[in-house]
Amino acid sequence: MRIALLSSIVLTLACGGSPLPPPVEAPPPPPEAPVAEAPEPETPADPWARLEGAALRDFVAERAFERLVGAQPGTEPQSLGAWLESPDEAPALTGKAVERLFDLAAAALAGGNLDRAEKLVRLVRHRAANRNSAYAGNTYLAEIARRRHADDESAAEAAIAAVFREQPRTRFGASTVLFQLFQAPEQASAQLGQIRRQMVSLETAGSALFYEQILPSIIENRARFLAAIELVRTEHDARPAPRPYNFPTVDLTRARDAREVRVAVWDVGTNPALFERQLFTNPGEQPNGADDDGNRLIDDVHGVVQDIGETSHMALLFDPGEDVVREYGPFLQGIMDLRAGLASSEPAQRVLALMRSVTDPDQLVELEKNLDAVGEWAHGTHVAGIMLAGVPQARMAIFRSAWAGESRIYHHRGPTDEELAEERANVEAIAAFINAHEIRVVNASLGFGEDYVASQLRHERDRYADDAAVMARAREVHAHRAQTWANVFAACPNTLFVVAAGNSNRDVVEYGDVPASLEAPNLLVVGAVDRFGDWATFTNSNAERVRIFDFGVEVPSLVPDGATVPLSGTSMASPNVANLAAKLYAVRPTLTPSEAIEIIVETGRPIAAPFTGRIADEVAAIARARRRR
Ligand SMILES: [Ca+2]
Ligand SMILES: [Ca+2]
Repeated sequence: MRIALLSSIVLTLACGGSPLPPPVEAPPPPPEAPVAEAPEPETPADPWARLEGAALRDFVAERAFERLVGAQPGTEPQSLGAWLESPDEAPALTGKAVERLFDLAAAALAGGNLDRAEKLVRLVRHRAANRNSAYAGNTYLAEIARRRHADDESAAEAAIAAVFREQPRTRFGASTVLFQLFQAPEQASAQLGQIRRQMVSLETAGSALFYEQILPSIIENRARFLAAIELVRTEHDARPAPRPYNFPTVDLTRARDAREVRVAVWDVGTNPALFERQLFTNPGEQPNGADDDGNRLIDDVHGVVQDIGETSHMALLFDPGEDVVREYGPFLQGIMDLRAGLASSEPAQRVLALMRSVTDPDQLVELEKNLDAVGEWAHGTHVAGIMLAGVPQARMAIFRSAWAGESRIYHHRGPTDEELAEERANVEAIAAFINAHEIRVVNASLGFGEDYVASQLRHERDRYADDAAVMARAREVHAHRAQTWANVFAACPNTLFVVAAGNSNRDVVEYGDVPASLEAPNLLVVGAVDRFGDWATFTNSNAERVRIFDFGVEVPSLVPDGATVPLSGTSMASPNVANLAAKLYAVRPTLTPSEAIEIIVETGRPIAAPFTGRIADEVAAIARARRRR
């Protein structure tokens, strides 16, 4: 479910995941980032060999229809026809049903059935349970409008503009990435070649269909789309700006009732040097290459930093190297905006221009790696800066635990059983550190779904017989990791874990994202709202598990070289809540994790319709904690 753009992110890192929210603004799931290896020789047995043109459309439509029935409870094969005629009669659609409806829309659009394609998209907008999907499918609707007026240029532009005009001002923009990025037919065919190196599944076939049969005509007509976007943007700009939401904060710098509170950031790319005054120091450990406190971790002075196949050392916090930072560091905000699907910002536009300037597939792979590296370089530092603001009493430990299959270590393969065991052992070492040093609040802006694992496995064509075998292994890997996380929460009952919901614009429980979909008395999952207090376009949600939201769009904080940059993601919303939790513990050290969660959720302010959930209210929460005996 990700476009081949900054896509080799592993842990959704909550800020990673899908640069475009899955089927929403995005076309059917384009592929993973291109791989560097040479194409495999085509053999007659290649299952892709005859899967093109009408055969590809039929394959996608048939499989999507089969899966739709399974994805939407109570659906029968004849249901869809009735829903298309009377959308009001349709049930609230699950995220997976929405994905399949977009597959069907792609097949209809590619086959020239414009009315059916539009009805499918409109059904999603009208009935998707995820209300962010009320704004989904702009790319398709714009292309449908253009095809309807193919012989009249000005009528086409007016019809396309009417599509973009349906977007409220605060939602406008994410749909532009495709028109901005893809400017040449070669780009589409290069992507198609990459997809055809993977196993055949509905997901890869859907991507192939998009690149083969929909994107080329969009590229050919991109000037019309861009003109319409510009027109609507100008209209929006001419109107008075909406009033921003007020996120009040509390600074405990002068608070006499605030005491030391130990916290941790579990992340990548956390630069300890920037937080010297607020760094936790393990009194039993010296930086001398030896395990002084006898916990089997060498030099765990400020935390636990582990990689697959490595022992603890701070160098693994992730530094992509001076040259990479010098060259690509200036693109950081744009990289993170794209990861969060915010394609219309100036910084995002600069990254897109950079990507367009590279046409060689191998060089593009290298560029994407470097851009990803810069994103990881900055992630944990940015998170830590948000978490520590206004609470000088905080003492922060740093954790890093690699997940096998993570992009910078391995490309496009699944983890072995040995690696899964090592992941768990590394995580257990972190849990032991949390308990030994009484860390009260841990922020973990990371996570991944089963579908991410599956997308990696689909590159291993020689290992799996078919997609069913891929899915079986993906479930196994994913279940192991879910258990690893569940173990941590159970092992550290006195610690509050604040976790990012993820940026895939989906229901965390339906997709089983971990850790965001897990349930534990000491786990609080955080979604993101924008500066207007509405759900961020990218935020994951679920009424039971994502109980609190906080500011997560263009949040200013530090990056490792000490500069302040506004970044976006639930990765940034989560430490805003962890920051509040640290403040609660500073003024009321006796709180249990459940009590802290209760205070944060109950004092939260309800989010305006059509969205649901509550936004953390720092002033109200801290006042309630202070009143508590
Ligand atoms: Ca040690
Ligand atoms: Ca030592």
